[in-house]
Amino acid sequence: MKIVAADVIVTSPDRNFVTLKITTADGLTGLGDGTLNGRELAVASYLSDHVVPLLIGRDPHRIEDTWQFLYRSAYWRRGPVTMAAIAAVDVALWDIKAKAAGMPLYQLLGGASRIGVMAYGHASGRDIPELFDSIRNHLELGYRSIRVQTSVPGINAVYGVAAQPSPDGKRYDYEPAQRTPLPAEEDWDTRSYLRHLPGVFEAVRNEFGPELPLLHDGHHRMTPIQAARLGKDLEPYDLFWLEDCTPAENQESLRLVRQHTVTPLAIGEVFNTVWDYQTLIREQLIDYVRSAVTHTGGITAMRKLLDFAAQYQIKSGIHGPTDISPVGMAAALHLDLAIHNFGIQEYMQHGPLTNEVFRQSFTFADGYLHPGEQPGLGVELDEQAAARFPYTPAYLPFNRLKDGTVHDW
Ligand code: GCO
Ligand code: MG
Repeated sequence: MKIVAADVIVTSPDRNFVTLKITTADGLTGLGDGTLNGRELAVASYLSDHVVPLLIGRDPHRIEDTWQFLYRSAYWRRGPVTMAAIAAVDVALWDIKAKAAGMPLYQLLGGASRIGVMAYGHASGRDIPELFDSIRNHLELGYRSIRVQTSVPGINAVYGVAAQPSPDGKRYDYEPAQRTPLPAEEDWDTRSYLRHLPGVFEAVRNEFGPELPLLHDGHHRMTPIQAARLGKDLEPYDLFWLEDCTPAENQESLRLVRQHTVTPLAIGEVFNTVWDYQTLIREQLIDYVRSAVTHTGGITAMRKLLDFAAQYQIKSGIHGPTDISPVGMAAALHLDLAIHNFGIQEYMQHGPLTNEVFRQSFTFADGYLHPGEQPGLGVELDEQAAARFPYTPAYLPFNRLKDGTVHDW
């Protein structure tokens, strides 16, 4: 069997997505997600200018060989653009292999290890009453694990907190990228945040009780000693995890955080290879691996990363915000269902236009996602619908401290 075509489709229903569609001589097609939020066209060009010509004529079944060929022949290692492009090819080839086998992809990964994939949703509010409404709404939508983000007194705009409720007045969702000509500017003050957040979790525990799994994302804003203090202050509220407490490029800095707190730590949505986790995993400095399948070289590379993590009792917490397309989400769900060291899956729901362009077989009920039983990934791209939504420039925001210094957001 040979690959006869590979097309890069950029579409913007609700937001921008980059999709790779690989077609084989006998008419099978596979989809891969190459979306890199705010830098989409770089991956689209990497794919169409540099990768597509290499794919034509290759055997689509040789997934490991294609992965190694794309990684090593580029010479230049790692990086989000390269790894997102390799991931798109890898996921599309797994889709083809599973369709050829007539099985849902999770069967080729070893079959189901559980009945469903526990998912967490994003509750947020500018104040406690809004936050409570948002948590209640998420519970009604079927979530059984909740991420909690709030505004901080004295700070105008905090990333991850909806600026206003949805049109029906019920949900407080946020969209990572904004369709603005320049990145939106937010502000930040870590001391105010550290003072404010423990009280928020106390209020949430008092209202919703001890059982509900609660998560929080620190979004790389703290220094190690600040993160250590926050982890310690949040211990009474029994978090499922504290995410991205520091910018963890400096993996050793997590030693300090770990010495001070037993709050579980999740790290890695901005990482793209196993090398970014070497110290974190070997020294057991984290509890959950946050990489996206789509930013980390696809299923082939994520499987190896998670198998490495499993030797240290570290679990998965695969990235799943709206900037992962339904194709990338489906890839995550098949892997989640199959691996032994599954932890939790992030699930921020896509908008109606996205669901019109990408038809999906996965289900969500009573806290659990399931990828469905269709052969392959279980996602189809409606190319006519996709063509109605051309690429729209959009940027992620950024942060400044009160004195104007650019900060991690
Ligand atoms: C999360 C994230 C996202 C990212 C976004 C960037 O935990 O889901 O932090 O909100 O910021 O994916 O594109
Ligand atoms: Mg995050």
